[in-house]
Amino acid sequence: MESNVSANKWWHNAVVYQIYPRSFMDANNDGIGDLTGIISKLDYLQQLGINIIWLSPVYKSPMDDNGYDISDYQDIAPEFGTLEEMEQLIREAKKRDIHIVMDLVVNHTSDEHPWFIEARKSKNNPYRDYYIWREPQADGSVPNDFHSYFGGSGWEFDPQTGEYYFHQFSKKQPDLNWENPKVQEEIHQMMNWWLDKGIGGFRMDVIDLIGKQVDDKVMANGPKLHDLIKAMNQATFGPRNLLTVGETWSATPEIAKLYSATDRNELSMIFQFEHITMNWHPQEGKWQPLPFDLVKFKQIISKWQTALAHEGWNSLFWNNHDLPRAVSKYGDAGIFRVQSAKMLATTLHFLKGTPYVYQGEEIGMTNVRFDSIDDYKDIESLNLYHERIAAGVPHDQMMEGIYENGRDNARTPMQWDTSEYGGFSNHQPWLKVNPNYTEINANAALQEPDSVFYHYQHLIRLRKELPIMVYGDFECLLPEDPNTFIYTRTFQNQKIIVLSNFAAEKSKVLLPASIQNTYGQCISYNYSPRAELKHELTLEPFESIAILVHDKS
Ligand code: TEU
Ligand code: CA
Repeated sequence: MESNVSANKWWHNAVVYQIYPRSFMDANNDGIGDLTGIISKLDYLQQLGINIIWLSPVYKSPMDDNGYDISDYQDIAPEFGTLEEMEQLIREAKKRDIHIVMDLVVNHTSDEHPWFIEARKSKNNPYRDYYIWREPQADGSVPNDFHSYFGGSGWEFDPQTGEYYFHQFSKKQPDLNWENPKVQEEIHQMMNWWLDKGIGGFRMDVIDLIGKQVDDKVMANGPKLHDLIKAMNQATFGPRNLLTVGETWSATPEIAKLYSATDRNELSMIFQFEHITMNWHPQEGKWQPLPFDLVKFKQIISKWQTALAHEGWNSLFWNNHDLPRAVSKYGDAGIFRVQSAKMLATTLHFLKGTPYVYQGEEIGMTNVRFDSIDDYKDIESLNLYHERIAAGVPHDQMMEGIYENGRDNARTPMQWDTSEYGGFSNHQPWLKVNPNYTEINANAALQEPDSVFYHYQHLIRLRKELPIMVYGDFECLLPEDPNTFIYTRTFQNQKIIVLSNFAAEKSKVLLPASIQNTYGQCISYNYSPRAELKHELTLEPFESIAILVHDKS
């Protein structure tokens, strides 16, 4: 079935690169990444071959959650730059055929946003209903037992009016009330203001939460969620040809189709997290990670690949600014770092969907282990550390959780070269540089023809050259094999076979009949090319190859 080729979108064969501005490049040497820094690295990104930048928030913000707490949607945080510099970034990116996708954080604002400053003044303030307020219970206690994702109650008492306001994240991130049509209108206007500046779309922060029904304790996937998104689509980006991606931790494949099926007029695609949360403890969550289970992982990926094959669209990612580094989590950050980083890249980029590369992934950056909790800056890690230590969890156990899954793993400054602070800045950065910058850095990668960087560059180019990579049907082979991920893509009379070894040792596989005795062109490899498959095959540790089999007919 090739029906969706006729509905080609420009972002189908593109690769998105995520920038976390605070940690990318510090041009004015104050220790904080900035817009001028990003502009100075656009040539690097063009060389990598990406067409889209997802820019984590750069709006004005007190930075309680590094910019996911916005106090002015129509201005830039002074530490990041100015509105003029933002416009310059959009222009300079465009010259290099790169679209800027902005982060849209509208489930909540900062408590320092003028709307909230007004809202808390009195119960009849015109902005009161922009947020969610409830009276205390008879004994003065919180309206219900809802917990914030960042620890503690989801309700904060505001003495001025004697009511609690609702916040799913920090108490400096009050939730907006999307039941209020004025909130909807204001957000739509703000979105159009940015769209008129020529941005390429939006990544929508926790968008599955905006349809919440607080009194019924329904947070994700509320009854009005899709109507709200449809209305947003119509009022803003719908008539323009843009990329929109919703962050939806609660999505199932069926829900994903509601968001991303073309005839629904909602979003281009969503981020689903099933392959991430499968590694979390069912009760203790991310702080008590489970060992990676490849068979389960393959089941989840295959389910999503199949379910969205002809309706909706997948986004593909190993990591982002909230998650540990891919090579540390799924590969090997030690002796097989380069091979495993390439293996992960190949495995992901040959899947059907739009790949997202998180800054530093393209040079195989790894997790970090700081000795002291004081070296960590992430509000989630810090709040949860203190909450759990107070509840009796041993320090070492909590640190292990942070080493494995803490968000600062992804937020250490980008490693550009071997100079002090990794070439990120001349000044002590806001978060320490990973000490391995002397070995792992962009400069070294650019000088090494066999580097992870050039592997990504090659994969990104292949996606533009080979429609089969974008539109081919997916099939997982040997789903029960615990060490390897083997799949095929088929399109017209072409077939691609991808074979990846997720083990740090050799893996022998008996090939299924459908791919035995095949011969073709090896279009991706991380050891040496293999063009022929017989009955069995022994893959090297973290080896990964892709073979384009021509002319099945
Ligand atoms: O993340 C949503 C979110 O729920 C994360 O906080 C995630 O649950 C957590 O890391 C896992 O324990 C988005 C942004 O990506 C994140 O950076 C923000 O902190 C959050 O929303 C609030 O805006
Ligand atoms: Ca700076």
